[in-house]
Formats: sequence, structure tokens, C-alpha cells
Amino acid sequence: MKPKRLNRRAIQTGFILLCTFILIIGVKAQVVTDGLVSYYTLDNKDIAGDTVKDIVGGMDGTIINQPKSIKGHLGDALDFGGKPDCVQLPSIFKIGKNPASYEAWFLKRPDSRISWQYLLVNKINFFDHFFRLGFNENSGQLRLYTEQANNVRKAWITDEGYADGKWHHVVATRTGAKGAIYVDGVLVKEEETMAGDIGGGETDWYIAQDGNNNGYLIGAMDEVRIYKKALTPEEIKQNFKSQGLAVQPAGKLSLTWGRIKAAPTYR
Ligand SMILES: [Ca+2]
Repeated sequence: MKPKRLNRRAIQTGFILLCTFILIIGVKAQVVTDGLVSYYTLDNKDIAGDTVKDIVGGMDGTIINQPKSIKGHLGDALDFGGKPDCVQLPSIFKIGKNPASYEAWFLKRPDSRISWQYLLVNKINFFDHFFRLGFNENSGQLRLYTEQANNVRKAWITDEGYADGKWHHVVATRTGAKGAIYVDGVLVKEEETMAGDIGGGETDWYIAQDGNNNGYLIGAMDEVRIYKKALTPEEIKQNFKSQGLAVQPAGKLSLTWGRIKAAPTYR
């Protein structure tokens, strides 16, 4: 009788350990939700007509022209062909003097390095206080650009270029007078930014242009997220490895793939 009881206890302990392991893996596979304001998966399931769903904040965007739906880093992504392809967002929130993070996956091809191009902006014109993340002119180097009143600005670029036809993860943070760009989970550049009001809360925001009907992106974007805090290096690593907001049961995988194959394209 005694060995049987031991066996049962061993099975129970094993089961608890397995559940704990699954829970830890599950939590680690999720994106950081603390400070997360808006999240655009750009998956076909989150796009209805021209409306692009914000699955966290309800700040749905609008597709302008005809970016193509392609296979993304996670599910589907949007491939922008330059002017006038973009996504118009509502005024997400006022960043002002507070910390913020812009995050996305992008794929930029070697032949797409034409003029300045932008991933995410919080202003529709070039006058006073804004925060823009994009690419340097004629290169695949990432560019972080902050400006506050009276056209006082700071803009700088990463040392490396990323127009290599592969998916990359980028996070740009601004805290006080410090900005940082992380690529694929690693800090690649830390520089001074404007410390004051860098806008938001006044006009529409944009994905894939500079907000001023220029600087349109030639390239694809996926999993765009906006935070009202500066993500920590650990959180950025977690998001880089994450599989989205929640872990999908394994059984759903075939269903998702079936939907991707059947989904219409946008060009
Ligand atoms: Ca996606």
C-alpha cells in the first residue's frame, strides 16, 4: 500500500511542477501590459475594411490607400509601398514631459532606402513638440527625433543600418533628456533628447509617415505598441521574445494559418 501512495504523491508533485512550468512560459511569452496604451497587431482578424483595431486602448486607426497584408513576424503585417500608404491613428495620448516608448517590428528591403521615412509619429505638422521614430535619409539607420517649442530639436541615428530584408524589433524610449533605441532586444544607441514637452494629445498620430504627408515608409510593419512609460531593458527583451498579448492554445494554430491563407490582401 505504501509504494502506491508514494506514486500518487509523485504524480501530484509532477503535475504541479508541470503546471508551474507552463504558467511561467506562458507569462514570459506575453507582452508587457504595464503602461501599454495602444496595440495594433495588424493581423487580418484585427482589420475590418479600413479600420485597424487597437486591441488594448480602443484607439482604432484608419488605413489610407492600399498597404498590402503580408505574413508578419506574428500573424499578418502591413506592407507599405510609400506615399500615400499609411495608417492614421487618433490622438493616442499626451506625452508632454513624461516618459514614453514606441515599439514595432519592421522589415525594410535594401532597395527601399529613399529619403527620410517614418514608423510612428505623434503630430501632423512640423511645428513644435513631437516625437518621431523612423529611418535616416537614404539609409537603413534608425532615427529618433524629438522637438519642443520654438523649433528646438534633437535628432540622431543608429550606427548600423537595418534595410536587410529581415524582420527586426525596435523600441524607442524617451525619459527626461535621455532617449534610447533597442533593436532585436539589445540597446544600440543612447543619446540626448529634448527634455520638455514632446507633444501628443493634440492631433492625429500616424503609422508609416511623418504626419506631415511626407516621409512615407517603404517597408512592412507589424505589432505596433505605444507605452506611457519607458520600457526597461528586461521588459524590452520580454517583448522581443513575446508571442503577443496572450498565449494561444496549440490547437488554435492550424485555425490561424487557415485564416491567413484565406484572408484577402489589401492591394
Ligand atoms: Ca501581426
